[in-house]
Amino acid sequence: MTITKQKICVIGLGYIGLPTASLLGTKGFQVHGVDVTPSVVDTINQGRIHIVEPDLDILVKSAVGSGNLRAGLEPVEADVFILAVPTPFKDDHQPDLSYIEDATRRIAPYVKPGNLVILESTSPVGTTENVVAKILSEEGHKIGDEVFVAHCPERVLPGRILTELVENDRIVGGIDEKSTAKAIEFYNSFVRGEVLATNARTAEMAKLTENAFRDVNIAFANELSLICDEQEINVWEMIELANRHPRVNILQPGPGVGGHCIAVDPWFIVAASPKHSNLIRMARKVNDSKPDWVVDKVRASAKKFKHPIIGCLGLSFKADVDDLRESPALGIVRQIHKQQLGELIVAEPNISAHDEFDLLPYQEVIKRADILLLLVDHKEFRGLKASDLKELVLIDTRGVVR
Ligand code: SAJ
Repeated sequence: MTITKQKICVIGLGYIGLPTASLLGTKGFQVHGVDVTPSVVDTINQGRIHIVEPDLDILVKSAVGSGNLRAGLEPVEADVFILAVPTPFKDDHQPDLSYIEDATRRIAPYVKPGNLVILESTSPVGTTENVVAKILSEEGHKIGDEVFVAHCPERVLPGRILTELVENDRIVGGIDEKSTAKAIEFYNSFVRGEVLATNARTAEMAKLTENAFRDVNIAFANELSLICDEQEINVWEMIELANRHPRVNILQPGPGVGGHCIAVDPWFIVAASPKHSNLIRMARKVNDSKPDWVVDKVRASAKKFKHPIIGCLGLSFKADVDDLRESPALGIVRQIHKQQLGELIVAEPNISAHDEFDLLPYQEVIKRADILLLLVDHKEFRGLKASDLKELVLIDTRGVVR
């Protein structure tokens, strides 16, 4: 059997699963995607998509059109199973592994000797072995002899997923050497980046470390933004200048850190090693407290008006996506609404409607606002000029207005 004829079953058709499934479909694999939401399954089977991601619509249409991608509510037999389900945390910041447990139980009846099971979901150290391999073993599979299990953490950046799926280097950590070798062979068949071998625990920790690294660095930028505000220094100009040093590369301050990854994954490290994760925990706290600081700024400005109209630009967690998960922008807008700081008007160009807030075209928000709160650096807002916004109080949390 040649590798391109392999059957792949992808569990979870979200921001990682759907791009992966459709990419594999266009590379000649026969892909069956599984999701728990019937409307998602129907949309994909019509060759359409339920999320915003550049060029994903074209890829899904092509994969479904060629007959290589089908979606369903139930898994099917396959050569390779890819688990791409969410790994959120619970109220106490402990990881919630229930989606991985469920997905593993659901594929278990369809797994056969010779199959490879890959966990792509970002996971706490030990999950591949103690959850996925363990459940499959309890369901009667001979792990390591007949069924192979590996972790290959996804690393793609929303907004650039299709490029990064192919171009990024990948880390592959099997629960044993045979599992690692099988998974490497699979990824080498469609990844142009280098595929690097390790064990499952190191792969798990490497992925958590990547996101914690970014979180700590953003926390540094966010802390600088508070210091510079107090010292009446433009933090973005200052960072640009400091970054001209050959060994300094500071990230950008913002209204806080959102999304399903960077705001979540560092907690998995803290949960496993609470005694030794002071910096990582503190970075999370710095980033999580930034939205309150922004709301305080809005409150202070609102006091200068009798009936302030507060215009908010952006709701998503970052630029040019429709994803509202853990979005600091959405949290800030909710607080402004809850604290009744003024009349609220909102624009989010990537979303057609929102169940809590009426959305207006951004030009109208700019025209009507007394206070303009820029929360997301969407491409529509990047050309805004301070000279055109002189009439209003501008709170630019992303430093895009020049
Ligand atoms: N942000 C800033 N300042 C910056 C960079 C980002 O405030 O300088 C904010 C963003 O606005 C956003 C949050 O951080 O709210 C996270 O955005 P992001 O673009 O840094 O990352 P994600 O969450 O979209 O994707 C990350 C990526 N990880 C790294 O870059 C180390 C991606 O490669 C991972 O695959 C993804 O997490 C994931 O799924 O884990």
